[in-house]
Amino acid sequence: MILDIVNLYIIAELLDYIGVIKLTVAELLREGKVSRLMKITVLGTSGSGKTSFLRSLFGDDFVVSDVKRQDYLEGKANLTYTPIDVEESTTTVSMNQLGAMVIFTKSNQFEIMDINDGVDNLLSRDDIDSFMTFSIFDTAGQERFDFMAEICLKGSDAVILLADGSNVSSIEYLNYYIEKIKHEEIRSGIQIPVIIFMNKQDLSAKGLYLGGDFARTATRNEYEVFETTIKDPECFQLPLRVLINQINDQ
Ligand SMILES: Nc1nc2c(ncn2[C@@H]2O[C@H](COP(=O)(O)OP(=O)(O)OP(=O)(O)O)[C@@H](O)[C@H]2O)c(=O)[nH]1
Ligand SMILES: [Mg+2]
Repeated sequence: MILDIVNLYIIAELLDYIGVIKLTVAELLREGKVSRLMKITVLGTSGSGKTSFLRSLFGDDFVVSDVKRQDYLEGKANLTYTPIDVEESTTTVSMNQLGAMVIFTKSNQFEIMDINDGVDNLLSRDDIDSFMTFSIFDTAGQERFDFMAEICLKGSDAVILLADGSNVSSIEYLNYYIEKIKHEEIRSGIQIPVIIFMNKQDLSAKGLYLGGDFARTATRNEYEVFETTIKDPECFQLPLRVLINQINDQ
């Protein structure tokens, strides 16, 4: 279930009314310390790690509708996907969606969580300075779902682009998505903050990872590139902070 600002407001006003909380969510809303539901779209070729990245942040809260990679099991070639373990791997069909909440505390800490957990959490806390709510769209990277990129990009407040850092074609394909982002910017007249994850950095130990500079050069240094791996979920904290700052600066 996605709780939007209106729902949050109703819950908060109710709890405020019956005196359950001191620093109420309603106060945060009244003081303008919460924004509308922001839309983040995650794009990248199939197997670049989009669903794994969100799973590493949200665990089982991120319910996905992925299926086994049937086409690869049937031996169909795809330049942008170089599987390490096809038997174990799944793929997203159409897209997955998640409601997320970012909390900024009074001590300048930053926390990201599933929106449902976030709401429970908020009610017992008095250290919150402000929060933001997000709807995150995890798109399907298979080429047959390419048309979804355009649909999902409509109205996006930010984009996270992923590349499989061990696959040249996956990295070069970033430009395909960048082109689509630019079209959406022209259509909406609004600039969209973008960050790039050069994922699977852990494969550098096997000599398979091409490095951040490869992605920077391929995308003409237009956006910030972060080297990431789902083996170390902490590595996503800094880039997410950078992206949220960019959204706030818009
Ligand atoms: N070694 C390593 N493997 C990764 C990493 N991220 C993802 N993978 C693996 O790559 C495969 C594909 O990951 P997914 O998260 O399903 O990729 P996706 O981008 O969601 O793919 P689609 O849903 O088909 O678009 C899985 O087997 C993951 O375990 C990483 O950082 N390092
Ligand atoms: Mg996926």
